[in-house]
This record gives sequence, structure tokens and C-alpha cells, in this order.
Amino acid sequence: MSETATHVASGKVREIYALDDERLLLVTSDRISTFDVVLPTEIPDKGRVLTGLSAFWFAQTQSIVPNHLLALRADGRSTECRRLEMLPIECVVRGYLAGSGWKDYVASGEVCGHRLPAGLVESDRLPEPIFTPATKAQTGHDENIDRAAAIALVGESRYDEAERVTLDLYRYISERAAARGIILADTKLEFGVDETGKLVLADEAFTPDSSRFWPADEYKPGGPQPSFDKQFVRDYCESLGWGKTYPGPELPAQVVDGTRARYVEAFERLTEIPFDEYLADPEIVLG
Ligand code: Q0Z
Repeated sequence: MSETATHVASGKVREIYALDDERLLLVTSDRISTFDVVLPTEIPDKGRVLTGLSAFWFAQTQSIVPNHLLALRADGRSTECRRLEMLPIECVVRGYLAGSGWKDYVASGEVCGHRLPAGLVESDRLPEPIFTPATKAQTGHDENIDRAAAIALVGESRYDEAERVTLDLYRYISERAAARGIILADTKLEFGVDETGKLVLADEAFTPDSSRFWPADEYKPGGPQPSFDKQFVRDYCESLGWGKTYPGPELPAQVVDGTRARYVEAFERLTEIPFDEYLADPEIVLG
């Protein structure tokens, strides 16, 4: 008899199902969001690019930290994972000043309690990467928190461990990405704890949906940077004068095709694996 899966949760672009008490199924769709709105048009294979990249990085970082991945299914968009007790914080690391980090810096000169040098401009590289945890908002936006607030949620030893591992992962992946012409400006990781109390990397990792990827050859601090993957979509939406509230606009074929090509290019540059080979045999990314 085939397995049955019970739907557990939905994200903007992903679904979680329970396979049994110990295992979850994460399915990544081809949906795309921009300005926090999911658009009515899908990007073919986007879910496979994100799933393949995440699985690739889980395999590449196993010696830094264990992860939740148990199996990558033949459809290229579904992964079986260990079910963990998730930490109630988002583990964010920033090497560059963008998004809410930039906003907080402008308002206070600090990000999550890290006092930064005066005179930085938007998208500047930071003197060193900083760990900037956030709460997990059920609806709306995650809130940046300082070390004390995060320790109140997870305890000091777990906080210190999550910070160290998050920074180690960022240093490793950002160096690999830089060698392929991609700046990893920042990224959000989620960790869980297994039945033995070990910290385990979970969710998705180092995908364009959980990270800011910037093309290094266009990097110019002093303003927002073009997104490696979503810039055609953003530019098209801006050209319409759309109010950035639901519902979003349909995308024309040329924007869909250009965006799909950017996702595939990110996959191929970062993994050095032809995307066709991933489609034929997803497990190729596991090395
Ligand atoms: C991840 C999320 C998604 C909506 C729960 N290994 C795990 N064990 C327990 N819980 C999770 C994981 Cl990955 C878990 N999320 C985030 C993912 C759709 C929300 F695909 N929620």
C-alpha cells in the first residue's frame, strides 16, 4: 500500500505534509512572490531549482552541521525530512547591509544590537558578517531581535551554538558563491533539535527564496542591488504601477522565460551541475 501524507502547513510557495511521526514531506511549488504577494503566474521548474540547491548545500555542509534531509524524490521538488523540534527564532546572517538591516541601521546605527561603523551606505559590505536573529511572525513580518531577546527564547548555550554554526555556514557558502560571481548578501536559516538534543539544520538553505543573491559584476553600493533571480519580475511589476497589494498581476511569457533562465543560471553557477542532469536524476546533487 502506498504512503499517505497529511497536510500540516502551507507557506507562500511550499507545503508540508506529515509522512509519519518522524518524517515530513516538503514540497516546493513553482509559485513566485514579489513585494510579499504571490503572483497568479508560475515560473516553470522554480520549485525544482530551489529544492535542488537546498539539497546540494545540505550535502556540501554535512561536515559543518547535520541536517534534516532524508531523501530527495524523483520529481525534483519534494524532500523527505526528519521531523524536529524547531527553534522559535530565524537565524539570519548578514554580510551586507540590505533590507531590514539597512532600515534598522538608518534608524539607530545598530542591527540587532550590533553597533556598526558610521557612514555606511545601502548594500555596503559589513566589516564582518553579523548574526541578526528574528522572531517567527505567524502573519506579517519577522521582527529583528537582539542577543538578550533571542536568549530568552532558546537559552544561552543554544543561542551561542546557533550563532557559531550560522556564521560558519555563511563564511563557507559566501566564499563558494563569490568564486562563481554571486554575492550572498544575507541568508535566513532555520534549525531544529533532534531526539538526542543535537542542533540540526532544517527547512530550506541557501536558496534565492531564503537569501539575497546579487550578481557580483553589477555590485554598486549606495542603493538597492538588482536581485539575481527576481529582478525581471520586480521591474515588470513596477512598470505597471501596481500597488503591491493582492491580487498581483499576471506575468507575460517573456518575463516568465527570463526569470526561469535566471533561476536555472543560479543553480548551474552555484552547483556546477547542468540543470538538465538534475531533472533527469535529482540525486545527482547529493554528490
Ligand atoms: C518547517 C515551513 C514549509 C510552511 C515547520 N524538519 C522540520 N521539522 C519540523 N518542522 C519543520 C521542519 Cl522543516 C518546519 N517549517 C517552515 C515550511 C511550509 C512552513 F514548507 N515549519
